Amino acid sequence: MAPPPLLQFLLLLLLCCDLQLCAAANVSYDHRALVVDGSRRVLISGSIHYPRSTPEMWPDLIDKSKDGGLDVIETYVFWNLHEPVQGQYDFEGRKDLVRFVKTVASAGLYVHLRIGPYVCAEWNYGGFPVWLHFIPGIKFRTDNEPFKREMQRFTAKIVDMMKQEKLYASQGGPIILSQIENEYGNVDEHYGPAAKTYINWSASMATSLDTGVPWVMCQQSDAPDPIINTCNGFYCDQFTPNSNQKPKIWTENWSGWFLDFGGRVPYRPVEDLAFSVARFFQRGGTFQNYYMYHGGTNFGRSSGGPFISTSYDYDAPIDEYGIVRQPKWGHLRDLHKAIKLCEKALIATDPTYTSLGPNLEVSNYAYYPTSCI
Ligand SMILES: *[C@@H]1O[C@H](CO)[C@@H](O)[C@H](O)[C@H]1NC(C)=O
Ligand SMILES: *[C@@H]1O[C@H](CO)[C@@H](O)[C@H](O)[C@H]1NC(C)=O
Ligand SMILES: CC(=O)N[C@H]1CO[C@H](CO)[C@@H](O)[C@@H]1O
Repeated sequence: MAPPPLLQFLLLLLLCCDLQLCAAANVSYDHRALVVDGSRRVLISGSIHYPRSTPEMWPDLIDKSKDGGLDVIETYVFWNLHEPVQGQYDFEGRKDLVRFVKTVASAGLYVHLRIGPYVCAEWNYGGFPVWLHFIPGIKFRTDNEPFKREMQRFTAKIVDMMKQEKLYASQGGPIILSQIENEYGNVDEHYGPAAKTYINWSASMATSLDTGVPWVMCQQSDAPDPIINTCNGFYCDQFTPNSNQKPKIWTENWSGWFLDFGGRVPYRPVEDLAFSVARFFQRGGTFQNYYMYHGGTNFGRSSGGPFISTSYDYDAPIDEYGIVRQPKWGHLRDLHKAIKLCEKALIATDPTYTSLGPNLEVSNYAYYPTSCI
C-alpha cells in the first residue's frame, strides 16, 4: 500500500536531504546569523587546504572534523597549482578541488570557498602563477586592467566549475560562503586611491558571478555592501562588521602558527584558544573558523618564503599526519557542543552585558523557552 501523500512527501524530503539535494536555497545573512536552507545559524568552521594532504586522507580528516563539532570546512583555492601555465589547467590528485568539495558534502558539512585568488597562505607567491608576473604592464592587486582581467578570468573559472557540479548551496550543494581578495586591508595604504577602486571592482565582479551565496572580504573594514567584512586574528571578540546588517564573522582564528626553519615549534595552549572562541560567541559572534584545523604539509616547492618549513602542522587540532591532537581536539569538541546547545539563544537577540566586578562579566541572551541548559 502506498503511504498517504503527506507521508510520501516527508519520505521524499528525508531521502533527498540525505543526498544533499533538497535544500537549494540562496544563502543570506542578517545582523546575527547566516541563513542557510532557511535556518538562521551560528556556525563553527575549520580550515583544511586540500593540496596540503592527499585525497586518500580527505575523508578521514573530514570525519574527524565533523566528530570535533565543525559545521564548515574552509579552504583557499591555489591559482598557481591549477594554472601553472597560462590557459592550461590541472585539477588532478591533490589538486582535485571538486572531489574535495564533494568529500566535504558527503560528510554532511558545508564549505567556505576562499577563492582569493591572492591567498597568501604561506604558499609560494601567495598563490599567484609566475607567468602572471610577465604580462606586460601588469600591477598586482590594484586597479590595473591586465591584472583585473586575469583575476576575473580565474575567479569566474572556479565559480563556473563549482556551478557545473552544482556545488553552491543555492543549487543544493555544500558551498555556503566564498571569499574574494585576502587581507587586502592590511596593505591597501601602499596602493593609494587605486586601492579603493580596486576593492569596489573586486566586490562587484564577485557579486556579478551570481553564486547565490554571500561573499566575504577578510581584514577589509571598507568592504562595500553586500560583501561581509570579517576578522582574522588570535582574538576577534572586539571586532564589529561595518554594517549592522552584517553578521560577525571570524575567518581566521590562528590555532597555532606556521613553522620557520630554525624557529621554535609553535604552540598555542588549547585553554587560550578555547577561551578566545567562547568569548567570540559570547560577544555576538556568528561564524568562527580555525586557521588551521588540519594544517598538513607543504609538498613539492609550494611553501612560501622565506624559510617556511615543509611542515604546515600549525599546532592544529588534527596534526600533520591526520591524527587528532589531544587535549586540543577534545577540549574544543566539548566547547562546540556547549555553543551548539545555545545556538537558538545566540541568534535570537543581541546580548546585554552586566559587569559583576573585575574580570567578571555576564552576557545575557534573553530567549524563551530556554534551550541552553
Ligand atoms: C537566488 O537568487 C537569485 C537572484 O536573486 C534568483 O534568481 C534565484 O532564483 C535564487 N535561487 C534560489 C534557489 O532561490
Ligand atoms: C566604492 O564604493 C563605495 C560604496 O559602494 C562608495 O561609497 C565609494 O565612493 C566607492 N569608491 C570608489 C573610489 O569608487
Ligand atoms: C588581526 C590580529 O589580531 N592580528 C595579530 C595577529 O598576530 C600577530 C602576532 O603574531 C599580531 O601582531 C597581529 O596584531
